[in-house]
Amino acid sequence: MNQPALEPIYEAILIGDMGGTVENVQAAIDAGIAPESILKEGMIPAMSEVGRLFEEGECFVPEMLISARAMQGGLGILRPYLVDAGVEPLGTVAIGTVEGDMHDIGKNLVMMMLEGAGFEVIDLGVDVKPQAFIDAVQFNGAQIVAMSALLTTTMNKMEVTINAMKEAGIIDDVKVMVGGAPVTADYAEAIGADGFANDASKAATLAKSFME
Ligand code: B1M
Repeated sequence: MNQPALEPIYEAILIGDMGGTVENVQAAIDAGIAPESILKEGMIPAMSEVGRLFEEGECFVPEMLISARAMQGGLGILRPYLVDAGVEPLGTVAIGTVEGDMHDIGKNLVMMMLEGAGFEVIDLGVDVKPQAFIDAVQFNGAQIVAMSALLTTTMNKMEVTINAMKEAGIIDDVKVMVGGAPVTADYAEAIGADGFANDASKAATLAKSFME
């Protein structure tokens, strides 16, 4: 870790200490460390380590869950620093984690970056069925549909949703962007998405490029 001051944040997320995470994120902000560094050098690596421990059978779902809660607590502190929404929204994005998938940390980060870039964001939550994305386009004026998936078993729902949007006759009215750990640019192209981003800031840049 480049910044030793971020070590307590990393440790607190790893052991699922939400109070400690919140306290240490606030301390890092007070010490003048850039919010993006806190996120990218302290918090995200901790979640990656939790994933590695899970893969190796050294931690289990309950531990992943309490680490995720600690991460969300820390993100709550970072949120106002990452989000500095403009006055006129750039456009409207409907975002959600696809059907069958409950992972929302990455989706929430993408949402914050989109808000920070000046978009109005409709958060559809997790386990989002294709029809909910369609409704957001038809009834809430979403110009961009943003889908996140963290499981190899749920990423196919992105294609299912795109096909449902084709059937509903709205695919030409929207841009579709996809992302999440198992998703690649090749996969995005293969399922007919308009774009892919592998992290939250690139997702915001991509969304901006759609509106140009
Ligand atoms: Co889950 N889980 N999980 N999990 N979990 C993974 C994803 C896994 C890789 C762990 C592992 O085995 N190493 C594995 C998936 C394996 C696979 O599919 N091949 C896995 C599994 C197996 C499961 C369960 C099936 C476990 C079980 O029950 N036996 C189960 C499934 C539940 C379900 O969804 N139906 C499950 C459950 C859970 C918890 C509920 C305990 C918890 C989620 C809590 C929550 O999200 N509120 C959890 C967690 C925390 C993880 C890991 C450890 C961390 C995920 C995370 O938040 N990462 C994860 C391991 C890992 O990823 N290393 C794992 C941090 C986050 C910032 O990154 O979401 O990738 P990420 O987002 C990134 C980019 O991907 C990108 O931007 C973000 C960064 O800037 N991005 C986008 C994301 N969405 C985007 C959208 C875009 C653009 C960019 O455009 C629209």
